[in-house]
Amino acid sequence: MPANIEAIANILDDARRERTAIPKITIAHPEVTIPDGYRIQKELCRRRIDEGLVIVGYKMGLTSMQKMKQMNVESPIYGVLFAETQVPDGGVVSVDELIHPMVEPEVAFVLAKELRGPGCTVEKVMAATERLAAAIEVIDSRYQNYQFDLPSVIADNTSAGRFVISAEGVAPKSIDLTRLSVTIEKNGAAVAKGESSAVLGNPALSVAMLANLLAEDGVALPAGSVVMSGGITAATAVAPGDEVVCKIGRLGNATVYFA
Ligand code: OOG
Ligand code: MG
Repeated sequence: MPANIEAIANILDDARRERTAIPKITIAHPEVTIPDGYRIQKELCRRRIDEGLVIVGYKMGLTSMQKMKQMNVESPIYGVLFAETQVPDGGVVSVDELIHPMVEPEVAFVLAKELRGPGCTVEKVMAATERLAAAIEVIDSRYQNYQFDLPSVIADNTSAGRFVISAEGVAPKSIDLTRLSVTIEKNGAAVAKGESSAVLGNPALSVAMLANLLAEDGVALPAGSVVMSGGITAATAVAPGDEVVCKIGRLGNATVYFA
């Protein structure tokens, strides 16, 4: 039986609107495949665009061993970023708008030029990048206890919640993305540490992989796109009152407050 994309999109939409975690969709709908997951994601995305939201870029997920282990899932995935879900550096996220937010440190890319696969490489990504920045992704799975499999998490727009990109940032020239040290601090104490190489050896490879995956759908990354390249460490839960700072080598710091 083919998956009912509309019906499953409704379930996920309700969970997001009602801020209530649900069981992963493959429990009630074991027929859902990874391509179905992307069809459901696309349907949800179409609904957001109809409501007036604007796509500003994409996110890669599960690009580091730490994330794959924490979430018990074995391959990278992508989702959509909406302009309305970006929080300015030093801004505030209201926890009551979300279900059970967690934070993770990521390298963000802002593209100066279009990137189009197939055949996209690290070199092409670096040449098309205007700015690299330290970023915090605030993930918020619509699933109970972040328990999901690949079709379920893909359908859920890869747990996208909010994202914060450091106001500063650096040109890609002279930056070695394979050896930047990364720390994420909560209320002044380090809660996770890592190295940028944790993301596929080089976060730029994550962006290349994204361009190549999108090319399968005939989609390119337009100039100006923001790409979140994936969590470098495992994610950390947050609560109202928390201050979170992500520090990534020469890329700078990104800060977000939870209320
Ligand atoms: C899925 C999203 C993963 C990342 O950076 O690895 C992700 C999740 O862990 O809930 O955004
Ligand atoms: Mg992420």
